[in-house]
Amino acid sequence: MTRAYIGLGSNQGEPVENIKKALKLIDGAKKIKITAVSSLYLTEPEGYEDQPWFYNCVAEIETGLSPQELLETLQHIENGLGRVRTVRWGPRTIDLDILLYDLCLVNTEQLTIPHPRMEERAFVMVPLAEIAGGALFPDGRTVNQVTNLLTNQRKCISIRQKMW
Ligand code: A4P
Ligand code: MG
Repeated sequence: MTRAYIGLGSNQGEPVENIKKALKLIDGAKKIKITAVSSLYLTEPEGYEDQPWFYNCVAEIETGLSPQELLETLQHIENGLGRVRTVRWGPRTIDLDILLYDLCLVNTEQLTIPHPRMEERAFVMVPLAEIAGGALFPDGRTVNQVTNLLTNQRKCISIRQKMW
Protein backbone atom coordinates (compact mmCIF):
# COMPACT_ATOMS: atom_id res chain seq x y z
CA MET A 1 0.00 0.00 0.00
CA THR A 2 1.19 3.48 -0.87
CA ARG A 3 0.35 6.77 0.82
CA ALA A 4 -0.78 9.53 -1.53
CA TYR A 5 -2.45 12.94 -1.29
CA ILE A 6 -5.34 14.15 -3.45
CA GLY A 7 -6.36 17.80 -3.88
CA LEU A 8 -10.10 18.39 -4.28
CA GLY A 9 -11.61 21.59 -5.69
CA SER A 10 -15.05 22.78 -6.79
CA ASN A 11 -16.68 26.10 -7.69
CA GLN A 12 -19.78 25.11 -9.65
CA GLY A 13 -23.16 23.64 -8.75
CA GLU A 14 -23.11 22.79 -5.05
CA PRO A 15 -19.42 22.75 -4.19
CA VAL A 16 -19.72 21.38 -0.64
CA GLU A 17 -21.94 18.52 -1.81
CA ASN A 18 -19.68 17.86 -4.80
CA ILE A 19 -16.67 17.51 -2.52
CA LYS A 20 -18.53 15.27 -0.06
CA LYS A 21 -19.69 13.02 -2.90
CA ALA A 22 -16.19 12.88 -4.37
CA LEU A 23 -14.75 11.85 -0.97
CA LYS A 24 -17.31 9.03 -0.68
CA LEU A 25 -16.55 7.82 -4.20
CA ILE A 26 -12.79 7.95 -3.60
CA ASP A 27 -13.09 5.95 -0.36
CA GLY A 28 -15.44 3.50 -2.07
CA ALA A 29 -13.18 2.93 -5.08
CA LYS A 30 -11.29 -0.32 -5.48
CA LYS A 31 -7.91 -0.35 -3.70
CA ILE A 32 -8.30 3.11 -2.12
CA LYS A 33 -8.96 4.02 1.50
CA ILE A 34 -9.13 7.57 2.83
CA THR A 35 -7.05 7.94 6.00
CA ALA A 36 -7.43 11.70 6.67
CA VAL A 37 -9.16 14.78 5.24
CA SER A 38 -8.29 18.43 5.91
CA SER A 39 -10.77 21.16 6.80
CA LEU A 40 -12.68 22.74 3.95
CA TYR A 41 -11.34 26.08 2.69
CA LEU A 42 -12.95 28.88 0.72
CA THR A 43 -10.27 30.12 -1.68
CA GLU A 44 -9.73 32.95 -4.14
CA PRO A 45 -9.52 31.69 -7.76
CA GLU A 46 -6.08 31.35 -9.26
CA GLY A 47 -5.07 31.32 -12.93
CA TYR A 48 -8.35 32.45 -14.39
CA GLU A 49 -9.80 35.03 -12.05
CA ASP A 50 -13.24 35.80 -13.50
CA GLN A 51 -15.00 32.90 -11.77
CA PRO A 52 -16.52 32.12 -8.36
CA TRP A 53 -14.31 31.38 -5.35
CA PHE A 54 -13.40 27.72 -4.89
CA TYR A 55 -13.95 25.24 -2.13
CA ASN A 56 -10.80 23.17 -1.60
CA CYS A 57 -9.57 20.41 0.68
CA VAL A 58 -6.94 17.66 0.66
CA ALA A 59 -7.39 13.94 1.34
CA GLU A 60 -4.73 11.46 2.44
CA ILE A 61 -5.22 7.97 1.03
CA GLU A 62 -3.68 4.52 1.16
CA THR A 63 -3.79 2.86 -2.23
CA GLY A 64 -2.81 -0.31 -4.03
CA LEU A 65 -3.20 1.44 -7.41
CA SER A 66 -0.28 2.64 -9.54
CA PRO A 67 -0.13 6.41 -10.22
CA GLN A 68 -1.63 5.90 -13.69
CA GLU A 69 -4.42 3.69 -12.34
CA LEU A 70 -5.11 6.24 -9.61
CA LEU A 71 -5.38 9.02 -12.23
CA GLU A 72 -7.84 6.91 -14.26
CA THR A 73 -9.96 6.22 -11.17
CA LEU A 74 -10.04 9.92 -10.24
CA GLN A 75 -10.96 10.96 -13.80
CA HIS A 76 -13.75 8.40 -13.79
CA ILE A 77 -15.08 9.95 -10.56
CA GLU A 78 -14.76 13.49 -12.03
CA ASN A 79 -16.75 12.44 -15.09
CA GLY A 80 -19.38 10.73 -12.93
CA LEU A 81 -19.89 13.97 -11.01
CA GLY A 82 -20.62 15.82 -14.24
CA ARG A 83 -17.30 17.48 -14.92
CA VAL A 84 -17.22 19.08 -18.36
CA ARG A 85 -13.84 20.42 -19.45
CA THR A 86 -14.10 23.86 -21.06
CA VAL A 87 -11.67 26.63 -20.06
CA ARG A 88 -8.33 25.50 -18.64
CA TRP A 89 -8.22 26.63 -15.00
CA GLY A 90 -11.89 27.62 -15.43
CA PRO A 91 -14.97 26.70 -13.35
CA ARG A 92 -15.55 23.03 -12.51
CA THR A 93 -17.97 20.84 -10.56
CA ILE A 94 -15.02 18.85 -9.28
CA ASP A 95 -11.27 18.70 -9.86
CA LEU A 96 -9.23 15.86 -8.39
CA ASP A 97 -5.45 16.25 -8.59
CA ILE A 98 -2.79 13.82 -7.44
CA LEU A 99 -0.44 15.96 -5.33
CA LEU A 100 2.08 13.45 -3.95
CA TYR A 101 2.38 9.68 -4.40
CA ASP A 102 4.80 8.39 -1.77
CA LEU A 103 8.24 9.74 -2.76
CA CYS A 104 7.65 9.04 -6.47
CA LEU A 105 8.56 11.39 -9.29
CA VAL A 106 6.32 10.86 -12.32
CA ASN A 107 6.73 12.67 -15.62
CA THR A 108 4.64 11.23 -18.41
CA GLU A 109 2.43 12.85 -21.01
CA GLN A 110 -0.61 12.37 -18.77
CA LEU A 111 0.80 12.69 -15.32
CA THR A 112 3.23 14.88 -13.41
CA ILE A 113 3.82 14.13 -9.72
CA PRO A 114 4.41 16.08 -7.52
CA HIS A 115 1.64 18.21 -9.06
CA PRO A 116 3.57 20.90 -10.97
CA ARG A 117 1.82 23.97 -9.55
CA MET A 118 1.15 22.84 -6.00
CA GLU A 119 4.13 24.52 -4.33
CA GLU A 120 2.92 28.02 -5.22
CA ARG A 121 -0.70 27.41 -4.29
CA ALA A 122 -1.97 28.27 -0.85
CA PHE A 123 -5.23 26.41 -1.61
CA VAL A 124 -3.19 23.19 -1.89
CA MET A 125 -0.34 23.70 0.59
CA VAL A 126 -2.38 25.08 3.51
CA PRO A 127 -4.83 22.12 3.69
CA LEU A 128 -2.02 19.65 2.97
CA ALA A 129 0.10 21.08 5.81
CA GLU A 130 -2.90 20.80 8.12
CA ILE A 131 -2.98 16.99 7.81
CA ALA A 132 0.59 16.15 6.71
CA GLY A 133 3.08 18.85 7.65
CA GLY A 134 5.84 16.27 8.02
CA ALA A 135 5.20 14.48 4.70
CA LEU A 136 8.11 14.60 2.29
CA PHE A 137 8.55 15.80 -1.27
CA PRO A 138 10.78 13.52 -3.42
CA ASP A 139 13.66 15.99 -2.93
CA GLY A 140 13.49 15.62 0.86
CA ARG A 141 11.77 18.90 1.79
CA THR A 142 8.82 18.62 4.13
CA VAL A 143 5.35 19.95 3.37
CA ASN A 144 5.79 22.45 6.23
CA GLN A 145 9.03 23.78 4.75
CA VAL A 146 7.43 24.31 1.34
CA THR A 147 4.33 25.89 2.89
CA ASN A 148 6.44 28.37 4.86
CA LEU A 149 7.98 29.60 1.59
CA LEU A 150 4.60 30.51 0.05
CA THR A 151 4.60 34.10 -1.20
CA ASN A 152 1.20 33.86 -2.87
CA GLN A 153 -1.17 36.20 -1.07
CA ARG A 154 -4.44 34.76 -2.42
CA LYS A 155 -6.99 34.22 0.31
CA CYS A 156 -7.60 30.78 1.75
CA ILE A 157 -10.13 30.71 4.60
CA SER A 158 -10.92 27.63 6.69
CA ILE A 159 -14.72 27.39 6.84
CA ARG A 160 -15.55 23.95 8.08
CA GLN A 161 -13.61 21.42 10.07
CA LYS A 162 -15.32 18.09 9.58
CA MET A 163 -15.66 16.97 5.99
CA TRP A 164 -15.03 13.32 6.78
N1 A4P B 1 -2.33 15.75 -15.07
C1 A4P B 1 -0.99 15.86 -15.02
N2 A4P B 1 -0.54 15.70 -13.78
C2 A4P B 1 -1.63 15.47 -12.99
C3 A4P B 1 -1.78 15.21 -11.60
N3 A4P B 1 -0.74 15.17 -10.76
N4 A4P B 1 -3.05 15.02 -11.12
C4 A4P B 1 -3.09 15.88 -16.31
C5 A4P B 1 -4.12 15.08 -11.96
N5 A4P B 1 -4.02 15.33 -13.31
C6 A4P B 1 -2.79 15.50 -13.81
O1 A4P B 1 -6.29 18.27 -16.01
C7 A4P B 1 -5.62 18.28 -17.24
C8 A4P B 1 -4.69 17.08 -17.33
O2 A4P B 1 -3.71 17.15 -16.34
C9 A4P B 1 -5.35 15.74 -17.06
O3 A4P B 1 -5.90 15.18 -18.20
C10 A4P B 1 -4.21 14.87 -16.53
O4 A4P B 1 -3.77 13.94 -17.51
P1 A4P B 1 -7.80 18.60 -15.96
O5 A4P B 1 -8.25 18.29 -14.56
O6 A4P B 1 -8.48 17.97 -17.09
O7 A4P B 1 -7.83 20.16 -16.30
P2 A4P B 1 -7.59 21.38 -15.35
O8 A4P B 1 -7.81 20.98 -13.93
O9 A4P B 1 -8.34 22.55 -15.90
O10 A4P B 1 -6.11 21.66 -15.60
P3 A4P B 1 -5.03 21.53 -14.53
O11 A4P B 1 -3.76 21.82 -15.25
O12 A4P B 1 -5.16 20.29 -13.71
O13 A4P B 1 -5.46 22.78 -13.64
P4 A4P B 1 -5.06 22.90 -12.18
O14 A4P B 1 -3.62 23.24 -12.12
O15 A4P B 1 -5.59 21.76 -11.39
O16 A4P B 1 -5.85 24.23 -11.81
N6 A4P B 1 -8.09 28.25 -7.85
C11 A4P B 1 -8.50 27.88 -6.61
N7 A4P B 1 -8.62 28.82 -5.65
N8 A4P B 1 -8.78 26.57 -6.31
C12 A4P B 1 -8.66 25.57 -7.26
O17 A4P B 1 -8.93 24.39 -6.96
N9 A4P B 1 -8.02 25.00 -9.54
C13 A4P B 1 -7.55 25.32 -10.72
C14 A4P B 1 -7.23 24.24 -11.67
C15 A4P B 1 -7.29 26.73 -11.09
N10 A4P B 1 -7.51 27.67 -10.03
C16 A4P B 1 -7.93 27.30 -8.83
C17 A4P B 1 -8.21 25.93 -8.57
MG1 MG C 1 -6.96 19.04 -12.63
